[in-house]
Amino acid sequence: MPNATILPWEAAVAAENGLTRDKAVVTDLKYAFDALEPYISKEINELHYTKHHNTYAANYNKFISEYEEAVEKNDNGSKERLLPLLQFNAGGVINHNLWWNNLTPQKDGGGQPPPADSALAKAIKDKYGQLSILTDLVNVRLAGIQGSGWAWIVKDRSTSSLGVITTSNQDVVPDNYIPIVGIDAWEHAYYLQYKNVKADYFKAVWNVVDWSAAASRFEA
Ligand code: MN3
Repeated sequence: MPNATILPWEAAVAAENGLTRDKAVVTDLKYAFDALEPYISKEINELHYTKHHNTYAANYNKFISEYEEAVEKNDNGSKERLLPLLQFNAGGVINHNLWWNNLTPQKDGGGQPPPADSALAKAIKDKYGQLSILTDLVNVRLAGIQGSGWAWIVKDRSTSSLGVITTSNQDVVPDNYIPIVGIDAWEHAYYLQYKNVKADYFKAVWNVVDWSAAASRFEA
């Protein structure tokens, strides 16, 4: 698993996405649960945010206090047991904080391509020719995920180039990348609405992606 040697709170994406060693925080939602309809239903958003995302945070906060206790007692067995639980739940918090900020209702610009004069728009044109080639590629990668995971449009920190990667379960993007857009391929993200036809969800979700926010992340 990527970042296995890195403690979850040391991941580059952690601090700016709600996770410090002491505490996991769920970001405030900037839109109503029904604001992404018809592409993502109110029911999905409500469960995804109030149950799934919140549970990752609650679990992290529970396990980190147990972990700190184990550190104090020099209890290596407990530390080893808790670390994968911390990794998983930390990833859940970080990835979902990115997720909600990735999306925006159509009335607020969801689905609008990145501003033409942005570095992101230029990078997409240079590498892929047009936005739809990039989103089609992400959809192919999403369809190929075995089990649960995410696909990410990323910026390589050393070369600044754009790329597409996938991560398993709640693994976060490896430290050499900045996440620009992440698409949640867990069943909980689509099943209530799209059932087994996840390809329709992958097509629909781009209608509410916030490319303006993505362009800002790309310039960071
Ligand atoms: Mn999810």
